[in-house]
Amino acid sequence: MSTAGTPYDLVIRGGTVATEDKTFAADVAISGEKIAAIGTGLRGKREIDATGKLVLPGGIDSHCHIEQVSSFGIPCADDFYSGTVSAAFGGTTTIMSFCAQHREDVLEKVLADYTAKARAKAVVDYGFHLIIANPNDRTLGTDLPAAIGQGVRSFKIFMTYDRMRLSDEQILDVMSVARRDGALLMVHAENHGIISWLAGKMVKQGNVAPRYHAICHTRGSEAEAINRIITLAEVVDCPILIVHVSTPEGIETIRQAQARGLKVFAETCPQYLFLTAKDIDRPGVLGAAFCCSPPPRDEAAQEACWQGLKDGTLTVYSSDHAPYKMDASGKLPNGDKTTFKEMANGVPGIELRVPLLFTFGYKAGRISINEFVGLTSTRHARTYGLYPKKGTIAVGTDADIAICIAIWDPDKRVKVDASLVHDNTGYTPYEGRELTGWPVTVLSRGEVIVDNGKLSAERGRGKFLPRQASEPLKPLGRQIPEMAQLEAWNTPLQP
Ligand code: DUC
Ligand code: ZN
Ligand code: ZN
Repeated sequence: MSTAGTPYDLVIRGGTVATEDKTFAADVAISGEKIAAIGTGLRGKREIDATGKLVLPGGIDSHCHIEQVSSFGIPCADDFYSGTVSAAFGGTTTIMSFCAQHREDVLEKVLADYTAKARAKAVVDYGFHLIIANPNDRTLGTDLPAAIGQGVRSFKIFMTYDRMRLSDEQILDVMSVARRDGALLMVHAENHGIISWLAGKMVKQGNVAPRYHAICHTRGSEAEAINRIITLAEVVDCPILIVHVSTPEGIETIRQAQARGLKVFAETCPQYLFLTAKDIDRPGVLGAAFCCSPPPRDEAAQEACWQGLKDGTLTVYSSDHAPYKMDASGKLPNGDKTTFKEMANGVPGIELRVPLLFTFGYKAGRISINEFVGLTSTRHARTYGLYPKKGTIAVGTDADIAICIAIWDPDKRVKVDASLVHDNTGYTPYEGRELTGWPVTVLSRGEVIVDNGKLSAERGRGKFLPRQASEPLKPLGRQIPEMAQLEAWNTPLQP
């Protein structure tokens, strides 16, 4: 009952609630779209029996590509319906996906197009990041500030790919806007010269199988680019987040920058914890199914990623869901003659991201249930300006609390095969893995959207999430000596 004596709309009864910092037995009561009470003996008009189950904040996947066209002009296999349905089945109730500007695109139109698509189809709530490939006067002077004002408070830039990468000068321009307007710059950090030089050599030598992809994206190319982007960010005092970090060397570079007090955040993904370059080394073009950038590495790199997540060097664990079918529409534009340079880069993972970490992280004893909640949900909300609206189970933190909960059966066993997964790629890189623990009931803003393998969410019910200027997005307020000297001379750098 509520204090007024009327039952709540819904009570999740008798489960074990876990947040980033606590685990406790409690009922969770919901009124409308919000958590109204957490306690014992709560009564609802409807009740869900969660005895023996875990009641966790819904997953937040802060890195996925949905209904996006790659720089090679290859469309993703998922639209906002299939992508978000797949997310929901895996216990993820908030996604942040990319609105990709290509060289010739006007950013304002890019954002409007993605917004229209997501509004019509998404079944879970969503935020956007922009990809900036054309930082001209209009982008930097008008469209980017306007997008930030609408709550799109993060954007990604590439240091590699001919059709996407920015020069150091352009990166500094983009960083200056991010700093001034309170946004987070996400960076794909790999050294372009090393990759394209090696790839040119490999193609010339006729070494075109998928496994050569992993050779060209050397470990050092990641660490070099991470070091460079941190150096650039220090010049303008801009918080950055390095996406899809894959190497011990890259992680160590980030750790050292953080030890110097810099606002450098970082992310890793399932493919760097659960796959290695050996997965790519398969007959013919089969290895294309595992090709992503950066590529999966080896067991030592997996271990470094686990360690980075554990000690906080790596802030978030996201899917980098980049879905392409294993056919001419996606990975294999030239069938079995497709070279590693022509394959779409990316692997699917929006659905299995959370279950994989549950089994191989929490159940395997590598991380606690609270760390699991942090890595799959709360840390994303804090980093990207969604907390406490999303990312926790609490009453009264914010009049706006939107609850997204997944009720997990911690003992349910699932063997992964492609037919289990709801995305549109038709395959999963995690085929055959045995998982223990599964999100059996998933709620988004008080509404059950998945229950025991059945979807009950309407197309288009997901809402756009404008994001606030949160603490991680604020500049540090620390100048490199040269900028301090400019100030001392009364000739500061103009924004
Ligand atoms: N970067 C991503 O973030 N995803 C897919 C491919 C890439 O280069
Ligand atoms: Zn990338
Ligand atoms: Zn990505």
